[in-house]
Amino acid sequence: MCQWTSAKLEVFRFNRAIVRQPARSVASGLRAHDRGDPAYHGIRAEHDAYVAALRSAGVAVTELPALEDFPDSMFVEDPALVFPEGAILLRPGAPSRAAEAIEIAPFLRGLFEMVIDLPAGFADGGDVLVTPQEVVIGLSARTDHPGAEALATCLAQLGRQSRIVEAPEKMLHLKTACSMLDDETVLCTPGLAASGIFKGFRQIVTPEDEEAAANALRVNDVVLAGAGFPRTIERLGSLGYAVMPLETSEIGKIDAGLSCMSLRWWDPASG
Ligand code: CIR
Repeated sequence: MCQWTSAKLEVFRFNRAIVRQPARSVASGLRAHDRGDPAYHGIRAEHDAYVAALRSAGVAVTELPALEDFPDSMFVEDPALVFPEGAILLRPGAPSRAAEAIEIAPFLRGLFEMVIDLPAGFADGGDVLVTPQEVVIGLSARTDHPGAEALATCLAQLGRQSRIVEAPEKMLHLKTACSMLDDETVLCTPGLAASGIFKGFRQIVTPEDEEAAANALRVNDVVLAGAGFPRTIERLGSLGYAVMPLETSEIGKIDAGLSCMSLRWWDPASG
């Protein structure tokens, strides 16, 4: 039996994940500021390294095929949420991404007994941070009030409490600016740290000019962190975290980071 099944599961314990292969159309993925198109081969290399990192951290990864009609579809974190208790199909806030939820639905219905459809509004998974006490839902250009309220109701059906927050700074998603390093610790940008949203947590603030490093990903015993953020990597290492740096320069051109490339959960049957 798995060593983690007897106690309450830590938020970073995962044994299953879903990823989607990048489409060649990823070069025209959405972005707030143009820094040039990402190169498909570069994106592929970053994605392959990411999948290998998840596997080496002890996660069984299911790879879904690329969807050429949806340039951003490799960012599977946005159209759905997954928990040991069930999944929620979201309504992504960008029109070009709306049907990604329809594409991923059959896979989730095959994996989870309970799959709930978000009934109203818009919500992206990138705006959802799971903490031990509750699920934090950030309002953004992708997640609106009706979507956040509807999501809170869906989460309650799965037995999860939630809290809706307004992030203080302009960012794509809430998790663009924060990630859980363990059950007590959040890595976040200075703006989020000052906002009070994470009062009660130990907060590790990203160094100047490394705000994008806040989108790290703790998976079991390692923290996946963007290789382009040396001061953040050093800081996390000095605090005792086992850091695995991963290249994110190509996905960064279309505003993506490490959390968005997978849906992760703990499956008691696989434990
Ligand atoms: C988008 O704008 O939707 C994509 N180019 C990037 C999505 C990143 N998703 C995430 O951080 N959860």
